[in-house]
Amino acid sequence: MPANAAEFELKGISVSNPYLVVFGKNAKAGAGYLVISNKNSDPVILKKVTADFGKAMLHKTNVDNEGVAKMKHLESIAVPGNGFLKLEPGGIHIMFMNISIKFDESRKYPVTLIFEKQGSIDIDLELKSARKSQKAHKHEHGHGHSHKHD
Ligand SMILES: [Cu+2]
Repeated sequence: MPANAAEFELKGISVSNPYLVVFGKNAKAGAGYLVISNKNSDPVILKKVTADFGKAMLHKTNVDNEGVAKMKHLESIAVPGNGFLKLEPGGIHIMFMNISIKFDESRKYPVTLIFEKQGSIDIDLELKSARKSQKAHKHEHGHGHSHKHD
């Protein structure tokens, strides 16, 4: 399969590059990242995420002035009309908790995104190597500031 095949669509909404980061095969928590594009002129609201392998919640990481990262629970997230929203490390993410499975890099992890008006999209998260992401995490912190803006 080509690398860019992971694209899921529903009523003008498309989800691309969905992936999951966990720390170790027996991780009890993990984070999901993806890009949601919205071709509609009105914003769309993602109000819930469900997964069969754990409890899913929407979170946002905020870094305070002292560089301490804190996660905040979000009730929903809005994707602007004719725009996109990127869920990425250090920002908005899907938090998975109470995970009861063993991770295996050879398979994908299905998740359902539920939008306020448009219904739900089933997507598959690709598991990214925990070791690689830990390195990337350290690297990001090493540079101190990595605020990202559109
Ligand atoms: Cu989180």
